[in-house]
Amino acid sequence: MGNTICTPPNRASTYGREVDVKASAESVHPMPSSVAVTIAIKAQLAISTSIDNSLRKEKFEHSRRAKILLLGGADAGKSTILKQMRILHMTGFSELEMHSFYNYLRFNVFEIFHEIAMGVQENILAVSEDEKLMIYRFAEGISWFIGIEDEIETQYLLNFLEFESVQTFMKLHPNYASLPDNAHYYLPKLHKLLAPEHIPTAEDILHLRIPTTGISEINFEFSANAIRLIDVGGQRTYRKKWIHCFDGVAAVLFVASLAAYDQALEGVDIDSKPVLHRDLFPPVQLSEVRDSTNEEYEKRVNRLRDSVKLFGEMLRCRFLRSSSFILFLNKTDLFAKKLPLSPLSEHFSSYDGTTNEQASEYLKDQFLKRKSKNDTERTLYSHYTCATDTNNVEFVFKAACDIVFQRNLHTTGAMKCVQ
Ligand SMILES: Nc1nc2c(ncn2[C@@H]2O[C@H](COP(=O)(O)OP(=O)(O)O)[C@@H](O)[C@H]2O)c(=O)[nH]1
Ligand SMILES: [Mg+2]
Repeated sequence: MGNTICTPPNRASTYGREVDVKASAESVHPMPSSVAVTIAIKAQLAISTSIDNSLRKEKFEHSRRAKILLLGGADAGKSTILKQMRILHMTGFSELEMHSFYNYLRFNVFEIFHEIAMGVQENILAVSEDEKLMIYRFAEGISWFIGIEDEIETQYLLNFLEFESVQTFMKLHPNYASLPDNAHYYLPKLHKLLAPEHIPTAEDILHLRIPTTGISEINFEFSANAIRLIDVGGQRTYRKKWIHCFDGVAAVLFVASLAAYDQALEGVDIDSKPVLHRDLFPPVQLSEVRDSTNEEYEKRVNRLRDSVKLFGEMLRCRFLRSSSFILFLNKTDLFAKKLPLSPLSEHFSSYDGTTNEQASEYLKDQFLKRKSKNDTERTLYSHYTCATDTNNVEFVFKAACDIVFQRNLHTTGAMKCVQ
């Protein structure tokens, strides 16, 4: 037996001519004793356990966080849901915001009166000379009223509602399709709302119509979960910006107004030629729409059809393939009111039902059948909602979050650590 066997290699190497790198390293750090090995293993185990724990914690943290995106066409009710979350889970609104809400409220009343004045001009032939001028001014827009003192302006607004032509028009067309949805809420309480000392209530604020022009988000805690809720502008021109929010979306709350079944897209939606992102919106040539038959043109610009189409596009969007989709069929209150006055079959010829329930189910089906047959992994969830009703929103939002977090727990594998 040679030296090399009896002598530890590191020692032998010190006498040898060739210096073994491994051996020389070991000579600097002598072989650990069994005690040292145990300590080292224990230390390694401790490190590994601590890494496991922090990974588990991270997974759990990840599973309790969710980015939720509110999508849908203009006026569907997205921002109203965001406002409800601020009322329910945050501190409500600042003084500054309340002040701007009061101004918006007055502006919303102008918008309503503008539509009524246009309706009067289009539909009523006999308008008395006394009323004609003011009808004309309201139909023109807000410009004539700029600079007028608040008190005088309030008087103009209150007088307008008393006009015979306006009252006749409202009786004949209580459901005038161009009338903003909040008219039914604001008009009966106009005196109170326009009083200078009036501070807008939560309900007044929920009925405000303030077009969202950019992207806004709120962060709040909900049932021990951290929610990041993002709201976007729904007009076609703003849709191209949506893509900036599509990263890591746990769920899309797609909001659609059921009451839009007899409404046309606003001028801004029809006339603006959107710069489309190819992945999101397969381009539709405006000329193609304009050149088609009148009936087809009307169909293309029906608000609810536009919403159905948009829903299909979002479902197919590759950036949202792993996101849950929850459809909020909104404005059930307005839908129930207008359905007897404006038959659904006049706008959707394949509908042959008679009840509110059949009509709602029919419209829900229009959305749900947009899901591709190849999209087998996703379940679509839907709720009938009334975004201005705080209790209803609280209930449906919780149901939506249950779906999101249940899915989150499964996908992150964090189920075990919360059990
Ligand atoms: N009556 C009623 N009005 C609603 C409902 N949801 C939204 N609105 C009103 O519809 C208008 C547009 O809502 P908004 O949330 O701004 O729509 P967005 O464009 O999708 O953000 C506002 O005047 C809201 O008060 C609803 O369920 N019922
Ligand atoms: Mg909005």
